[in-house]
Amino acid sequence: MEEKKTMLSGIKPSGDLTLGSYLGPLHHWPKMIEEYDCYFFMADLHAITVRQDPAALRRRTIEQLAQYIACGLDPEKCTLFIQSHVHQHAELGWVLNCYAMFGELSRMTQFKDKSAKNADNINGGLFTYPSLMAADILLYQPDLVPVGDDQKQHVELTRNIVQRFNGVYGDVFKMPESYIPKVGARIMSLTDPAAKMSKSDNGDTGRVTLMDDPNVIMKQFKRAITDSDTERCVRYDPENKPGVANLMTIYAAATGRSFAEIEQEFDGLGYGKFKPAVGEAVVEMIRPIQEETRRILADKAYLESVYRAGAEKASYAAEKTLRKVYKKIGFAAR
Ligand code: ATP
Ligand code: LTN
Repeated sequence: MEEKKTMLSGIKPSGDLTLGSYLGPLHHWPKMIEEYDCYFFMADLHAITVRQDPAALRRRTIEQLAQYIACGLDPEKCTLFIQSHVHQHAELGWVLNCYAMFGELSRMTQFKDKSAKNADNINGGLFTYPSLMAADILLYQPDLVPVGDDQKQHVELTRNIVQRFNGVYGDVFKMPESYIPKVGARIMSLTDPAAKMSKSDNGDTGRVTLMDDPNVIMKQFKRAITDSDTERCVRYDPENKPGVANLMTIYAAATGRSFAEIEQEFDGLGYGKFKPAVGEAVVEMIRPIQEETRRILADKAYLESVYRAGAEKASYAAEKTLRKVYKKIGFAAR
C-alpha cells in the first residue's frame, strides 16, 4: 500500500479564533484528514512573541483544541497537540536559528508589521519566529503545509533553510510545499477592508469570533464597512469595492454560492439587504460549531486525554527527525 503523505499546520492561541481563522485555514483541514497523515497544533510558543495574559493564554489554548475537534478534526484520525508539550520544537528551533540568515529574517513582513504594532516589545522571539515555524514544519517531514497567504513567506523561508541545510548535510529534510486555499485565503476586517481580520487586532468591531453570540454577529455585519461608491450594488470588484468583495467572499464560503449567483441574488437590493444576509449565513454556518465546542469544553478529562495522546504521537515523530539532525551536525551521542 502506498504511504499517506503528511500534512501539518498550526494556529497561535493569541486571541479567540475568528471567521478569518475558520474560513482561511480551519475549515479546509477536516477534508484533508482522510487523505493525509495530519498534524495540527496550538502554536503557544509562537503566541508569546507578543505579550499574553497567562490565564487567557491557557484558556484559549484548550478552547482552540475543542474548536479544532468541533470543526471536524477527529482526534482518532489525526494528531492534535499543544506545541509547548513537544519539546523538540524549541530544540530544532534553536538549531535552525543558526541556519536562517539575519537578512532573510529582516525581510519578513510579519516581523515588520508586528514590530510596528508592538513598538515597546520588539523581542528576539518576534524576529526569529520563522525559524521556530520552520522547526514546527520540518520535524514532521510534511509534504504539504496549508496556510493563509500571509504565512507563505515563512514557508518560503523554510524551503530556503531546507535547501541550505540539505546542501551541507545531505537529504535530512523533505522539501515542504505551502497550500493556500483559493476562496477565503484572506478574510479582511469588517471595519477596515485593507487589513486582515485578525485574532489580536482590529478592535472588537472588525472581527467576528467563532464563539460570538448570534446577536453580536448580526450587529457586526450590519455595521460592516461597505464602500462609498454611489452605485451601492453588490458586485465583485475587489479593487474598487474591497468591503463588498470581502462580504461576498464570506457569503460565498458560508453558502457555497458563486460570486455570479450572489450578484444575481442581490440585484437591485443594495447593501441594506445584503449585510444582514451575510450575518445570517455566518450565524447558521457556525451554530453547530459553537454547540459542539461547548459540549466538548465541558469534558475536561476528554480534552486532556486528546492532547496527551497527541503530544506523545507528535513527540515520537519529532524525535526521529531531531536525532537525525543532531547526528548530522555533529553533536556527541548521548
Ligand atoms: P494574530 O492576530 O495573533 O497575529 P492571526 O489572527 O493573524 O493572529 P494566526 O494564528 O497568525 O492568526 O494564523 C493562523 C492561520 O490562519 C494562518 O495560516 C493564517 O494565514 C490564517 N489566517 C489568519 N487570519 C486570516 C484571515 N483573516 N483570512 C484568512 N486566513 C487567515
Ligand atoms: N506562523 C503561523 C502559525 C504557525 C504555523 C506553524 C502554521 C506556527 N507554526 C507551522 C503552519 C505551520 C501564523 O502565525 N499564522
